[in-house]
Amino acid sequence: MPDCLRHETLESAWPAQAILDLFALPLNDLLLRAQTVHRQHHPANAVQQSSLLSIKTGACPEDCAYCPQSSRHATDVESAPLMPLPQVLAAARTAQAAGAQRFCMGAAWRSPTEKQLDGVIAHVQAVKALGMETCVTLGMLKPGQAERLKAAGLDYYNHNLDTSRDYYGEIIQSRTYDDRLETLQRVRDAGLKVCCGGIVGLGESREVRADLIATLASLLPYPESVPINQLVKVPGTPLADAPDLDPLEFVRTIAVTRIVMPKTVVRLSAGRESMHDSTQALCFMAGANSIFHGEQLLTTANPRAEADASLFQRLGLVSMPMSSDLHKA
Ligand code: SAM
Ligand code: DTB
Ligand code: SF4
Repeated sequence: MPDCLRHETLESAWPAQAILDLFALPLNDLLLRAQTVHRQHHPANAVQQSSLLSIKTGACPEDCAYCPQSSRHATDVESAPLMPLPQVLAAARTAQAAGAQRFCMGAAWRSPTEKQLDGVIAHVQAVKALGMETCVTLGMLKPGQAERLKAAGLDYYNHNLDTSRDYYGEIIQSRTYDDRLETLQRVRDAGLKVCCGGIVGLGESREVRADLIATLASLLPYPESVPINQLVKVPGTPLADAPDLDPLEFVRTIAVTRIVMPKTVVRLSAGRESMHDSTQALCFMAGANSIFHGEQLLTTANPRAEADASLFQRLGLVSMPMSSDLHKA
């Protein structure tokens, strides 16, 4: 078992049953608890904004059942090699002008080679020089690669556990849960901030969602950023016809994440495009305080800028300034 998942932390404040008990609270009680925790640790009405760019698209050898970029699924995604630096910089400048504090670059790799990492490092250095926070998600890292990214000025590494250990094999067979935890440990050891969360709506049970949250909370320390993605059902993927998750169960998942990891920035991540404004409002009430803005996620749609501006205005939400190290706050 990797160091990041030591027994004493698994047995610490939030065993899965205690998390399930939170899930089972009356919604009003759960929301009150989440709001109270939220206001103790974060500005009440500020939402961090990240922008996402796919810098290497499609043709991924992994078999993640939800993902339109897997080469195992017949989707409409057009593959593209590593994006040239000028195009990346132009996208980062546009995102910065639109109010993004952080620029996240995603690559559909199982694990980057050293040469592929050289290219990403150039991207990180250039985006960092614009004064933006940087985040990349490149798949599994080999020894030394997280240190190279840290030296380039990278702030965050995104690497999701996605679901519970027990449910993992239903969704992904081409790697293991421990592979994921090993990379997360490498990222932590290199001094990078960790962005790690999951996807809901994969046909999983509430127990699976509780187990994922328990595992995230057991990481030492828990991630600075926890994205909660709602499955975007993409035609051609094995989960294209997965049953809809009840929006209130999604809100509960956000609220429980907030209570269990009080200082983390909880990102209302993929899935906003098909989400009612009222559901998003409940998610912000439940403690979500980060979103992706911009009209595209990696390969799928995200709400238009005007829709988000209107939502923020109607809810009285403002953009959060650049984050400091939340674990030291
Ligand atoms: N290949 C790298 C990896 O898997 O870590 C980085 C890119 S991968 C697309 C990043 C994350 O996107 C996944 O961990 C998953 O949580 C999310 N994701 C992918 N497809 C999705 C979908 N259809 N709906 C919601 N989230 C999705
Ligand atoms: C994360 O947790 N969600 C983002 C980001 N990290 C890289 C990705 C969402 C991808 C949604 C499907 C797509 O657009 O391809
Ligand atoms: Fe590849 Fe990442 Fe998609 Fe899995 S989630 S198929 S690793 S791009």
